[in-house]
Amino acid sequence: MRRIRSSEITPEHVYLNRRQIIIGLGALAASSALAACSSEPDATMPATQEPAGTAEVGAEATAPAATAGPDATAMAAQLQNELTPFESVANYINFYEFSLSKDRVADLARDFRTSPWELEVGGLVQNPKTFGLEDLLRFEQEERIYRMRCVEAWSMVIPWNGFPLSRLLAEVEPTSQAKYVYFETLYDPDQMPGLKSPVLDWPYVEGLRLDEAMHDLTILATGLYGEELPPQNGAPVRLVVPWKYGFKSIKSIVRIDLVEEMPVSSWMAASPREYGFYATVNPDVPHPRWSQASERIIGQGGRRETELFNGYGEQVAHLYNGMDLEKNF
Ligand SMILES: Nc1nc2c(c(=O)[nH]1)N[C@H]1C(S)=C(S)[C@@H](COP(=O)(O)O)O[C@H]1N2
Ligand SMILES: [Mo]
Repeated sequence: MRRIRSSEITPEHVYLNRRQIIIGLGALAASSALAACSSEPDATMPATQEPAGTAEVGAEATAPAATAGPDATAMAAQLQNELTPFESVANYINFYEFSLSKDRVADLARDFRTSPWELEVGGLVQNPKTFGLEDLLRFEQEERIYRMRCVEAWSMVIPWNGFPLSRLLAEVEPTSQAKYVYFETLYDPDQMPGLKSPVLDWPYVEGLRLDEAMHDLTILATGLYGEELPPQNGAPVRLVVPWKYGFKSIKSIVRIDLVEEMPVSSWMAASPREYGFYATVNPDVPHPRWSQASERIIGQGGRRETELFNGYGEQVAHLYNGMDLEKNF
């Protein structure tokens, strides 16, 4: 068991992140107090048959203590109430390689082999390199408490452990030709029963523009609630991009390539009308089949109003200056 201590965390980062979250959570608390419980079923992504109900049961899951440091104790006390319980984060799961049923993934992924693991990083770089999990854990690990907003109109607040993707990219040294980053999930039919389903073209692939990938909020996560990442949450290493819909945050990554052309993600290929490359959270741009104006709060009940860029506009809006994000959804 690997516990990431707050003493290992860069203080400035933590304070900054926690402060920003506190500000955001004030708004969250206010809006969820006003929100009525809705019986409206959750939206679902294409071709899924999953039931709309919540699945926040987790017999095998126990909630480890959060890793708030002494300096952050007061703030953590406030945050604690708002964090999505570990049981919900680990049991209400979209990971289609295992199952389209959110409440079945944790079980089906229980014996997923995450070690040894190789993450190959290449393409338009000076220094192509293969990282084992041990190599990834050598990057200084931080705690990042982020909102997660699924395109299906539900949300969580999740304490990740990980490190900025920019640090890994700096090691491989992208060439001046590199404009985008391509990500690929493991494809292993022996371990992933969901790959039999034709819902997506496997492997699951995603992409970011290079400046999005280099943004400090973009992390590779290796842990959750101060513990190893559970397999169902994308162990041993997954992307987290908190201002974009959850499907961009690709799990169990085996390959990262720096490329010149915009990658076509699995969801773009499956339904280009519904899922675009940018997928920035935007309450004013409805999904063709449902509204994105509000979101169901997993683990707590109630709804809150969805925020532009999922509440991270101050940090990321400049990336899209002069761009029409309704066209470039
Ligand atoms: N490889 C892969 N990555 C994936 C998915 C998936 O099905 N396969 N689902 C995505 C979706 S739709 C969401 S909302 C998030 C959920 O992450 P979480 O289960 O850790 O909350 O993972 C994303 N990453
Ligand atoms: Mo999602």
